[in-house]
Amino acid sequence: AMKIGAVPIPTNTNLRPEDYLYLLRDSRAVALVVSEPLLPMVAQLPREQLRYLRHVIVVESAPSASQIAPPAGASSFWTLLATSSPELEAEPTSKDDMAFWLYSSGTTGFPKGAVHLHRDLVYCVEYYARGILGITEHDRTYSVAKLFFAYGLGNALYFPFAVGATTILYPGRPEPAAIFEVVRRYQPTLFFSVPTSYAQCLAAADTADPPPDFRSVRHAVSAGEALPPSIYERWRERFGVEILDGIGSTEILHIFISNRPGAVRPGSSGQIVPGYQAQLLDEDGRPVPVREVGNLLIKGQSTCAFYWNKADRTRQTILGEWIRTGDKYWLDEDGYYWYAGRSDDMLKVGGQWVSPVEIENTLVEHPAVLEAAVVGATDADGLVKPRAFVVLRPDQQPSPALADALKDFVKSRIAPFKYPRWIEFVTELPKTATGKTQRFRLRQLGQPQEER
Ligand code: 3UK
Repeated sequence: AMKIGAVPIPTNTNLRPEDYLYLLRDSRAVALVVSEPLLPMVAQLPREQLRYLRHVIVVESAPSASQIAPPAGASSFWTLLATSSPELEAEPTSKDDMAFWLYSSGTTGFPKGAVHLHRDLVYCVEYYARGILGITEHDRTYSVAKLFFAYGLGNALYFPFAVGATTILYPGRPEPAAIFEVVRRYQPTLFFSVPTSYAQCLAAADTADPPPDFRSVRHAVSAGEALPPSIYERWRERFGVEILDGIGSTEILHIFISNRPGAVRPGSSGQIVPGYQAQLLDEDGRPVPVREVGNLLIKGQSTCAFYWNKADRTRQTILGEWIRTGDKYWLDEDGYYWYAGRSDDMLKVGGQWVSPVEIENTLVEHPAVLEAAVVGATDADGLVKPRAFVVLRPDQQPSPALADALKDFVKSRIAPFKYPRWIEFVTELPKTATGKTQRFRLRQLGQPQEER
């Protein structure tokens, strides 16, 4: 798509029909390319609300494997391929042309489309992929994070393609057994994953047959959320490979602060990636001293140009050459950055965004629930998961059965990984004078009892 000058928007495949409706309407995409298993999902979308959509292309898993004929008005990918010219002249795009967008969730649950230019990915290849990982054409990359995440898109598509390396794509769910098998069979040299999956792999490693082996891996990378030091240590002991934790974002496209091979400080996000600059500022915009927490701003040439159709959010986030990450960090004397949480209430669960507001709104749809507030809490592996505080309606009694029912309720209505792992029944929620829930007060209540 980029080669012909079109602007693709890779999209999460685990969304619900209303999410796809939102993305199609917000982006005004003219063409939808959908894999066959997802077709029933998009087929339910109300056609009259899709003013801009003109083409639907169905990608069957293989040329002859089509289960269903494309619905009226849709075309078959394989048929188009077979009847099109094998020649493709590239559109003469410039480095400042729009290249692709990536949607990222917001606090209200409405995703924002980050508009990236052609130059952005070249920059990430030069400074992170070559600069930190030393990627060459001899590498084989395998990314547990899928291509529709900014993280997976670099790891599995434009990093390897830029240098002539090989990429390993696994279409199924990235469960530990599948990951072990892919690594055993295809021997990646660069392995990319998220903390939750590293923890799951460690838990599954002892009973796996054959035992997992990561000796082909030169560098293992973690991003998406903070990597607890315990997972770093256990992974190194078990597999003899260091995990390089680094922070990236959809807006900055890939990793801009990273641990380096041989110089890891477990628990930190590492040092600034050359090519980027960082500032840690207090609430008044003044630089904070060493070891004091500040708001992280970043400057670099891979930052998105703007959020589509969201001028206010763009102006709040992009300040000339600098971009607000929304993260709090502190810096040590040696230039290592230590993550200290988000400035908003958003959570990262398994490397994916979770809006507390979305879970709260879902919980209050349950007939037993009056009010709900959601914050992050850490589980036994040190990873963040949603925890809900629930005020019941007067005629309702708290019980473990009701807590389970509420978890199932959330799982059935929004993406299942967002369900609250702990439910605490309370008689009221802490509120400000203006009636806003004070999530920070709930975060201070201490950790939940283990009940996973
Ligand atoms: C958080 C981290 C602590 C942080 C991403 C690698 O995660 C990526 O992009 P998203 O837009 O989220 C960005 C936010 O996630 N975060 C990411 N990595 C870390 N927090 N330690 C980390 N190592 O809040 C950040 O602002 O989904 C990751 C490459 C490209 C990416 N887009």
